[in-house]
Amino acid sequence: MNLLFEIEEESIPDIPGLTYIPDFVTQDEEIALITEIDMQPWLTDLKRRVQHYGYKYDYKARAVTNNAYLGPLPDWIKPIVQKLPFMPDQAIVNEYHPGQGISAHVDCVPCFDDMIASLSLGAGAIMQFAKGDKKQEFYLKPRSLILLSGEARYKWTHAIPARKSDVINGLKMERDRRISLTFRTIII
Ligand SMILES: O=C(O)CCC(=O)C(=O)O
Repeated sequence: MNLLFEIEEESIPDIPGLTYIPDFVTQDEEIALITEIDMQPWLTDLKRRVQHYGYKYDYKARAVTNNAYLGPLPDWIKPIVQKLPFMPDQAIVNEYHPGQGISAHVDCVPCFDDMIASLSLGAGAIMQFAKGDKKQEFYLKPRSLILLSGEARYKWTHAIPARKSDVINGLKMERDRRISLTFRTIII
């Protein structure tokens, strides 16, 4: 299995502004984060469950509205925030069961600053990037972090395809419950 992932890490798309950091958190940190997340209330208005911290993102308006402030990021998120190369004030937890995903999008340009981070917890999944007819994809390992800035953040869409398995290096991998913790800095 390690060989599989080591090969995969070499095929990280060459997209300017995309950084991939495997093992950004330890297994103990991952378990502690998932435990904490599972003690918090979930929002259920989307197909997947989410939690919003700092500022609520309005998916219908595709905006962070004036009354969106929820309060400072909770203490349990802060150790992760301290390891990031920027200072986010908003975090969203996404939960993906097998078959669930997120459609191709560029994160709201007028809402969020240049750098965006996403931490994968629990299980991995393929993330797809697209710019015009160019398409790239790679496997986000559990405990890994991706950073998107510049071209990767503004010119390429990113998506998690909604499916029950991924094919990685020719091998079919069944999906399992994946939780992502995304970090952004509000600019409105
Ligand atoms: O699950 C992820 O890693 C990506 C989440 C995402 O793209 C988003 O919340 O806008």
